[in-house]
Amino acid sequence: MKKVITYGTFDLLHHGHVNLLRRAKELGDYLIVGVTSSDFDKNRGKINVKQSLMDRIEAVKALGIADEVIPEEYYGQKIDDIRNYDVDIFAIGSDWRGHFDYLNEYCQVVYLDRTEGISSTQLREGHNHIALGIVGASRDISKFIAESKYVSGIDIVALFPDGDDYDLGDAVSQVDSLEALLAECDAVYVANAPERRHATTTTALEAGKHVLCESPVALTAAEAAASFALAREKGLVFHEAVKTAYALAFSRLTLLIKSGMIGTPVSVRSTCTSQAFASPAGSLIGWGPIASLPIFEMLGTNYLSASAASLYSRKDGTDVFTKVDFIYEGACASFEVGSGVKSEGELVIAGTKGYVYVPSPWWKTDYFEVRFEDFSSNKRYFYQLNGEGIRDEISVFAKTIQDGKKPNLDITEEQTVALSGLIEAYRAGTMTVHNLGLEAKGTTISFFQN
Ligand code: C2G
Repeated sequence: MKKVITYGTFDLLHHGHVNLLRRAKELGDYLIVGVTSSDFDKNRGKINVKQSLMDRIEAVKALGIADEVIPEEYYGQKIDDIRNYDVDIFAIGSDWRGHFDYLNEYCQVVYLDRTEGISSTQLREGHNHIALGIVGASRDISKFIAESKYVSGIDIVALFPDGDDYDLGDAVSQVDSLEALLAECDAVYVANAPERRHATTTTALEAGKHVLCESPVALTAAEAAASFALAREKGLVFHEAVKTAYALAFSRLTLLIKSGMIGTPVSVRSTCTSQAFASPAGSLIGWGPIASLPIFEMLGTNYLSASAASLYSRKDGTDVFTKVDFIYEGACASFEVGSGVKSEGELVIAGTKGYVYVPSPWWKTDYFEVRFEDFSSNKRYFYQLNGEGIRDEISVFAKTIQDGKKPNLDITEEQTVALSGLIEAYRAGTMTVHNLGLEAKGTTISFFQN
């Protein structure tokens, strides 16, 4: 008798899961299904699982495809199970291709093609699953796709590249128009070129789709505000995708400062730069959303004035380096951003009792320090960082759609509008922008599509 084993979370069972189980069963005579326990899922970083282990096991049993259903509780259990049950074939979806090759030592490993393009109706039949479409194709989108697999309840169904040409391989099936994409999904991740995002968002919201939009969501404050207003009118979710806002260390740092640990914040300084993967839209549009995040979060968005200084590219006139200074009542702030200029990417928040230091690259950190004059009181904080914050960003978006509740580690509407307003003022010249001239001759920048 040929024994086959497969594993999965099988949360809110849908058509894709059922297909996988059927095809796994067809590989042999006896099918064992391992259903991941909540603890194990937590450990491997899978989030937003809605059903309990018992409910998921019962649902798999009820399909009548498996001959035996077992819980999966620890790392390494697959090897134990294969040996103990004398398994011949380990089968798993193609999204895991390569990942389980190490099991070839114990049995045959088969990767079965995932069911692509499950329609939103089919997913909805599987209770509350969200069919997500993507607009844009870039290096960052491949990260987004990889991270989405750790978020239960959301399935990427298709992608419309919208003029971007980054090669995403066979990660997701592509469609050739926005309309075709919208017809297949409940929600959209808008990550095309910054100047196109607002129009895409408007079309998606008009079509009744929830939107998670890369930052900046618009290049003017009025457009950003209009998207929120439209989403409200339609009863839809509209979120800005600033991954750092969702990173656990950053949200804990915010709470700690708001609880007065360093006294009153007096100054925030943040730096974000990249050289190898510079944004074609320039440093302010590429990095401004992340660099300004701690400033707006700690000091609010009602600054008295802002001014900037920029150095420009010889090639296309975009800003390769920009420094922005803000004056607040009782505080000040500044950020430095570079696309083709490199600096120490740290964040320092000074307060009346002490300061917070986040080492480079602060926007991807799992660690920060609270420092005092009496250094024996210094404290270090470590947190798990899941996918640079992308995983939590997707999970918060999914949860907000599913539960209809506003989560509290969310970036606020006010912040999103303020950021678009800052970019607008910079581009329109309604704030002072000192011209530092052109970058030195012979500077080379390699571009990527942001
Ligand atoms: N699946 C599929 N098509 C889909 C969705 C899922 O074929 N549209 C497959 C997955 O590839 C996986 C199985 O269904 O083989 C279960 O999927 P999940 O419940 O999402 O579980 P997963 O996180 O993939 O867990 O250690 C590995 C895991 O236990 C697999």
